[in-house]
Amino acid sequence: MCGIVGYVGEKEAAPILLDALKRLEYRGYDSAGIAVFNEKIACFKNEGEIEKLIKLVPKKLDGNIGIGHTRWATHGRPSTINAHPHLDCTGRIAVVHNGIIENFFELREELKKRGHKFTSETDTEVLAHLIEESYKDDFALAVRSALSKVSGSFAIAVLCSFEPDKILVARKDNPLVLGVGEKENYIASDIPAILTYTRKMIFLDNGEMAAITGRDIKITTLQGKEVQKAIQDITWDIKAAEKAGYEHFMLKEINEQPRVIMEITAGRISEHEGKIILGEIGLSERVISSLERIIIVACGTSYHAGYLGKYLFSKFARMPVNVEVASEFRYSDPAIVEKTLVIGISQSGETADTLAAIREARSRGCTTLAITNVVGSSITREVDGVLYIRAGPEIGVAATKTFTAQVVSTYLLSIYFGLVRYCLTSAEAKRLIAGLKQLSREVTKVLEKSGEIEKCANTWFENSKTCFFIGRNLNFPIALEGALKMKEISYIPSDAYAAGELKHGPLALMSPDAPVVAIATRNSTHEKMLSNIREVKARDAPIIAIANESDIDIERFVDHVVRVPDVAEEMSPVLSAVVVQLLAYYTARKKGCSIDKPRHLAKSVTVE
Ligand code: F1P
Repeated sequence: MCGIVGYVGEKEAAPILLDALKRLEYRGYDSAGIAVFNEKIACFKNEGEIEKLIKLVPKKLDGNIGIGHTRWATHGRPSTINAHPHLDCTGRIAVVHNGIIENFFELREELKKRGHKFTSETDTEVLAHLIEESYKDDFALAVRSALSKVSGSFAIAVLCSFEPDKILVARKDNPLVLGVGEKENYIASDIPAILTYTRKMIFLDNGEMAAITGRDIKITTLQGKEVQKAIQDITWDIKAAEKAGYEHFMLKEINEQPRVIMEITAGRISEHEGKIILGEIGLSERVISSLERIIIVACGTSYHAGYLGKYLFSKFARMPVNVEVASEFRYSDPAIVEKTLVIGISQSGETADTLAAIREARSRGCTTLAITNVVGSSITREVDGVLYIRAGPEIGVAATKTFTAQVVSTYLLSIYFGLVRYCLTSAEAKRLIAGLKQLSREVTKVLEKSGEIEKCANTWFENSKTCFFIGRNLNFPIALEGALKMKEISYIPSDAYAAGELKHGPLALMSPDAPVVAIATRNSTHEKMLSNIREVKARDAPIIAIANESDIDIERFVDHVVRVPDVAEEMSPVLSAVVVQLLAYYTARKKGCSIDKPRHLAKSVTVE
């Protein structure tokens, strides 16, 4: 996730671009840049936050047209050369981009063969060179032709010295709004960037592009067919706009999950061939084949994603897996056998205990891999390989979209290991990949049940003194995550149990005023789970079950059912995760808790 902005009009562009970028910093902040046209394109960019860029840009920079970008790295580490805008070989075309060009590698190799010189490691730079190559005497045609060669997602803004009165923009699967002013127009990824300048906005849809001058905005499809669009009046204040109208970042991030799932899988799966494309992680197939064991180390929510990973690697790659809380692993004097892979899962890539556990593993000769959200974070510099989860910045302290992203990334990695180690057939891989492709759509269906889940939270949880989450097999990590979400944002003491363990102690706690959430989607332990639910019911505890649409019977045993679509059984934990996130969110909201910044907690825990 990155932020893009643009301005064309009668004012000096640079101060407006910098101000708009500052307001988009929540979309990414590892590097930033602007390009302004005045006789030629002047480009300024820098690693680090926008403040650093503001210091770099001359106070007096003439030019009434320009584009800007704040970056959240996906291809290429955060650095000045990888910062946008990216230029073509001649410096006459400047591009800013939000999204992922999936086929950038092939395109770059072809362009290099034709003599193009690349200066960055990004996927975006291919666009600048493709437009350069396509340009004859029509800027729009050149952009259209370049875009027809790329696959993936994009929101772009392009400046061209040959037609310096206009900015061209286009979008596919990434947001873009156009701000309409008096003799001036604006471009941004999100409304808050330009809300102080205009409240009149046009929302570009997928497959559309626009040519924007100070006088007018001409919108067409990517094929060049004219499109008429309404101008909308935005009444939000800036704070609400940052949250895209959601009351909290947490709710916004929960709702971003369908898009995040699409981004994670972009360019990494081939359904047709039953293949996972993960060469990027930096571990050779030879190394993966030779591994004998996996240890996953992580903290908090990331630990729960790791817990699910334990089942997945075991099932798909037939490998023995341990999952350990990082703060315990590092002091446990672990007995490590040869050919062990230690995977550190950390959203931030900065959690002190996870970093220390990885160092401990390295010092004992293990191969190491990080699964993280932040390109260039500390963990990425300590490991042999990295898998990025591509979730974009997460502002809410309680992790939601990054949990889902870690889980989906772990599906990719474990299926990949399964294929490399010949434990999965291509037919099985195809079934799983088809399941992954479907997942984003199915998560959207769960989000549509938000109203029902809110009612459920108000009925059963608002006044409860304690609550429990139970699950078996792949559903157990979701019970753990549900209990963590509930306690960290609603402050209701919550605990999770593997449902088969209830009879060994926790049944003593079951009572009519302690609701139990049963993660009961179908898997190989479903019948056993139904027995466990009956055990709880016999103690008069209210039960809220999360179950498949097609599971008619379950209604007889429980007080309320939240239904999720029938998907491949391995994927259903993702759907249940969304339900427990919403349950915790609405409970905390009803109780008036500080949802995005729960008491005593921090987003990045860099101390032991
Ligand atoms: C681990 C973690 C998060 C939690 C909170 C505190 O962080 O426990 O799961 O939501 O933000 O830190 P990380 O290692 O995944 O960055």
